[in-house]
Amino acid sequence: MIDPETSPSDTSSRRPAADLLEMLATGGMLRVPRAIRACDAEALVVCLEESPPPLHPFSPAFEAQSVGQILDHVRDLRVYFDAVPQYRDWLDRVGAGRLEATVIETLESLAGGASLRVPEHPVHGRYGFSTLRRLPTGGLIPPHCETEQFEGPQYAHLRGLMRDGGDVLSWFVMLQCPEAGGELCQWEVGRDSDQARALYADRMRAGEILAGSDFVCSNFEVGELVVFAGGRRFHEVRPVEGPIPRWTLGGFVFPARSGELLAFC
Ligand SMILES: O=C(O)CCC(=O)C(=O)O
Repeated sequence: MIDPETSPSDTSSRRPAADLLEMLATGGMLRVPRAIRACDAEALVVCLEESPPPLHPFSPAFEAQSVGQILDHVRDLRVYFDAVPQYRDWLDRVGAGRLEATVIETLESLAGGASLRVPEHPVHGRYGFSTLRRLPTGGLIPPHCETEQFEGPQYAHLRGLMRDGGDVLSWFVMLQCPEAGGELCQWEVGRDSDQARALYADRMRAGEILAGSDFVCSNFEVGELVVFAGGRRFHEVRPVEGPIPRWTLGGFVFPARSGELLAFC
């Protein structure tokens, strides 16, 4: 499925000047066009839409679904860890088994060759690296900051691995763009600000709380890998307009106490 053109040896020539960890510190965004081939992304979306694997809702409050379980959305760790091999098998079955390795190699290249590893939970086994996310018509992801999720009990093990400060990067690969909408918007609102505390207290007031703050919205091309400081700054995905669902493959990366980069989804 993956062309030699997109193999890791090629990523250095397309490597943006900024480094992954520097970006983490400054709260910016890295974009790698053609991290995977557009035709591979399209082939995967055809499989997803024609014979969909089980889709899990993000929340009853808004339209967004995932293939594979997102750690933030489960309370029972067995549900999360049981889904990991099922998801991997499904990717293999549809010929997309190399996709995760390609993203790992590209992220390592962005981090100046640092190694990136998916950790093992001491009881349940290996974490997942990615999930597939589907936003249908009207689908959105409301303003959030990834470090919020680490409060949950299901993160006890990962919290112990994190470098002090608990920073995390979000990454995704655009697989299918909607006709309109679906932009990723990043707010100039940090995770420890007064606005953040107001948001944590009442999500329903997000529009009012964020009104007047600066934000930047971006659209992406199919096959593009996007990495941003999702743990540091509030961000959202705007409602999808039109009949074409927005599909992405995504997950999270964080610097560990050990000095390594660790990943989970
Ligand atoms: O577009 C996506 O897949 C999700 C973006 C996002 O909100 C995140 O990764 O934190």
